[in-house]
Amino acid sequence: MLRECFYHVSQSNWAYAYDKHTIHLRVRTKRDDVMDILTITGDKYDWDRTYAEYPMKKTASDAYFDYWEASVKPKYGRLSYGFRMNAGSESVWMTESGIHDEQPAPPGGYYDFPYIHEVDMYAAPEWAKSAIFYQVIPERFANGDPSNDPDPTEPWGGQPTNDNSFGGDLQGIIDHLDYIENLGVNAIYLTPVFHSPSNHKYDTLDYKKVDPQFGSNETLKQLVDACHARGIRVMLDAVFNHCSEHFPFFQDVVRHGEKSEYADWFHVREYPLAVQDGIPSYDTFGFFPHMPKFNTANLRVKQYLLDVAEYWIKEIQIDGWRLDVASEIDHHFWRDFRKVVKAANPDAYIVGEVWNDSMKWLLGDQFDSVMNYPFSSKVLEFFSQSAMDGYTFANSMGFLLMRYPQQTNEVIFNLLCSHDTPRVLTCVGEDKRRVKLCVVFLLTYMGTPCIYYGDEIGLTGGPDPDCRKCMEWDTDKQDNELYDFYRLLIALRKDYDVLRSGSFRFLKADPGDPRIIYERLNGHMHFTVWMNNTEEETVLSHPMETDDWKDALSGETVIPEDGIMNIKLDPLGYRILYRFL
Ligand code: ARE
Ligand code: CA
Repeated sequence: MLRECFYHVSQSNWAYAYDKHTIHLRVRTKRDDVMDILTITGDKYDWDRTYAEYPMKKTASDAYFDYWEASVKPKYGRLSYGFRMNAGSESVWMTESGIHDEQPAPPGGYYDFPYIHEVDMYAAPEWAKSAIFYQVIPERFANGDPSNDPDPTEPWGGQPTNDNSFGGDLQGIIDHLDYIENLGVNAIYLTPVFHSPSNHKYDTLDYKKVDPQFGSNETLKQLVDACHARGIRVMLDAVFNHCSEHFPFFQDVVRHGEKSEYADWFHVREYPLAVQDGIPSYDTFGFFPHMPKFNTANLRVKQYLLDVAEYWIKEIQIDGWRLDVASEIDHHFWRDFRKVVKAANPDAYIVGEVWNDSMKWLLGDQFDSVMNYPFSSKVLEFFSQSAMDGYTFANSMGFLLMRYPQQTNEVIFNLLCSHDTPRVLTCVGEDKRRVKLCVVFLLTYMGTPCIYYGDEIGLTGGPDPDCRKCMEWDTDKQDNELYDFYRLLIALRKDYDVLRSGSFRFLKADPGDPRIIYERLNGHMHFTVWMNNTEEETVLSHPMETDDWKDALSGETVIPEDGIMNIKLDPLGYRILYRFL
């Protein structure tokens, strides 16, 4: 066995408390190297040293590794443990003290999970596990109140640029809640709504005032109340990494330099504040002088921003915060942010915008979830005309699932696209069949899915700003067939909790073959999803012991022949089968 590939550490995504009684253990080994692994567990204070062996499950694989998982419920909330790897007649033991040819006597050198403290772990808000989000840019969704249109406002439906506006507002969203509710989503994520000079509002002027072009604070309260009345949750966008250059306290530093009482609210490299060849003498978001970066380690800045985070929860009962540029703000800030937000609403959903591995924010003391852009890029790559085969796609998904604790995977913010990326229809070469494969995967996979407004009616869009076109309200121009498809899949996910909380496993994902089959399973239902990610008609076959399968969309009964299910699929087609256990 390739011992150098054995990997486990007693923390983070390798050993964590899933709930107050359960510890999850994970081990990584070279792919197809180890036949099975047993975890050896006991209580280090149990003087009889009664350690028992439990088999681990191979729950995922990627190109290079197999990932093994075990779930242990230690009687006293603490665990001393090690691992025994078997391959053929060979056994090897791995404990914290190293790799051994004989089993070391416990507990010396064994891994240690000292104690399950509920206060140390996080249980993501229950509602987020069954949420289906709809992301809306208020400026581009609907113009419900022309009296607040900015000057100038372009005719609805024009080509977006970095600077132009079309008059969308909160009243427009209120006026279209029937449409949103009819789609079936039960949560909306609004990009920033507070007073800001730009059309995207990511450079805030006043954190406690809704932008006048969107309406008033009262309009936002009406929108949230109207959503709640329909069972729709509302998540706002917290832009705490930076503000607008016109933010009053920044302007005070512009005027008074280091004498300003707000000088230490920002990261100033040189006074007076200036922009030399496009490079500001102070830190900003990216290289944008109009977005000066807050010094969030400054206690007054932290107090000011945490007060904003609490205000909108207490004032209008929003249900969550999406955290802009979250990875560039210090962990101390986010730890205090979580305390304040969860004190105001224990069920608030906290989603960090982090495009990379986010484990250090997901240890239970900061975020509940992150925007899963790594998921988006792999799904879009696999279902577009790429050379990626099922084997590689399954490896990518396995790798991503093993990155985070299970409680994160259950509420990770899965998306296909957003206001920062090209739209899904454009990414897959404007082939609706490929969009449907992406959406079937998004809505039958583990995590909290989010649909970007307009995708459901066939909006196209390249990189920002082209991906921020005005919503199309002329039903003759909407792709109603696509809308009905989204609606059907959203309803399916809402109807069957196995699609939200069941286990996930690929049943077919082979090298050189883009066709896949995967399953979702729990104690009472079994779903299998069959996908023909090729341009040719095909028949996918897989052993299926029982014969009480139904097509989840058509309702027809589907019978295996001699224990083999043979599913005929159109080019780029799919079928979703389910049975009750
Ligand atoms: C726009 C144009 C720019 C133009 C600028 C002029 O995109 O090309 O130069 O306008 O003002 C907001 C607006 C954008 C605006 C931007 C700057 O929405 O329209 O740019 O402000 O003014 C990284 C960050 C991530 C960030 C993205 C954009 O990590 O946090 O870049 N996303 C958030 C919001 C944005 C918002 C801001 C931040 C600023 O979602 O909408 O932009 O508040 C890789 C990297 C990522 C990188 C990603 C995208 O994957 O790993 O880190 O994200 O690419 O570039
Ligand atoms: Ca308007």
